[in-house]
Amino acid sequence: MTMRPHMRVSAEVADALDAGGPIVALESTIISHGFPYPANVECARECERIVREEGAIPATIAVIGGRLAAGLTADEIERLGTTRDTPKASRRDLPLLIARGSDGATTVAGTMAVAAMVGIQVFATGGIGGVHRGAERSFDISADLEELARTSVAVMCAGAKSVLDIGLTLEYLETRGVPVLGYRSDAFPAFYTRDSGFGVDARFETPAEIAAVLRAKWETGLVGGALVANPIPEQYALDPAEIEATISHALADAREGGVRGKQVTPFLLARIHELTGGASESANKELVWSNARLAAQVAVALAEYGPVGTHRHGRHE
Ligand code: PSU
Ligand code: MN
Repeated sequence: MTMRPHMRVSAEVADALDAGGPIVALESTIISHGFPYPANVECARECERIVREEGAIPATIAVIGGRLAAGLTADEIERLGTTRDTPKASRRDLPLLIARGSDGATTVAGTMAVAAMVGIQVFATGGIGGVHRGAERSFDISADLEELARTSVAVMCAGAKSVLDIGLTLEYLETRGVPVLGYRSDAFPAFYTRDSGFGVDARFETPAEIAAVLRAKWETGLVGGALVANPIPEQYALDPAEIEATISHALADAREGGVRGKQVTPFLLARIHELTGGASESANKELVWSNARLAAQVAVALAEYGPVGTHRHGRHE
């Protein structure tokens, strides 16, 4: 496999790429900014374990010492989990972090970009970024949505937190041509809860059906990603009214504190965890693990079909 400069791919991920085996990308903002230590490291390790259990190879992605890394060591995951101020790395941050030789915690957008460079097609996260409430004034729209539009990677998520305007987020995805596939759900989920009140484009009952849609998209040369919405398992879902009150509280705190730009999402995530006294933490972990399992199953189903046209090397951009 030819490798771009500034990249570092672990031996097992490289072997799986060469063999056309199933691989699941995992993000690292969730480690640095999504949970406190040690829950963050536990969550990341368990994701990797689940992906392996389902017969795929995990590729946790981050910027490590200025290199775009797919497949981290246990020490590197620990370092991301214990270092407080690792910069958040979206698409635009990648060249700066490389030039500085810095570490970076890749967001959904950053992870998708790196996954595509390497040739990984399937990615599991918790929740995606989206159109923030009040975006008509703030212009705060996550780069995750643009990345879904342009980069041919499928993202398994539990929807989006209602810190976002979920209706506008779905409108944006529609405009940018991103299919939104519900896994055993007609509703687009709202992260802690199973139904945001908005629908998905279509519902699917098996990982193989999802893989068939991905293959159809990429074999026709349609560029870009797909969003797979996998609601939090019923037994871990939180009470909708309670979580809505918490989110309103966190949003008001962000407004009063004048929080802006890339700080907005980490601030809201941390505030929600504080306000719920960690009750949201176990829900959060469970939904991430559920997404990791589904992603591995979809990756296995995709790999069973064999190589998808030119897509295997992720160069549709
Ligand atoms: N939403 C969550 N949990 C997260 C994130 C979003 O419920 O961990 C993280 C993801 O890494 C996502 C990023 O890609 O925040 C979005 O940041 P922004 O809104 O600044 O684009
Ligand atoms: Mn933003």
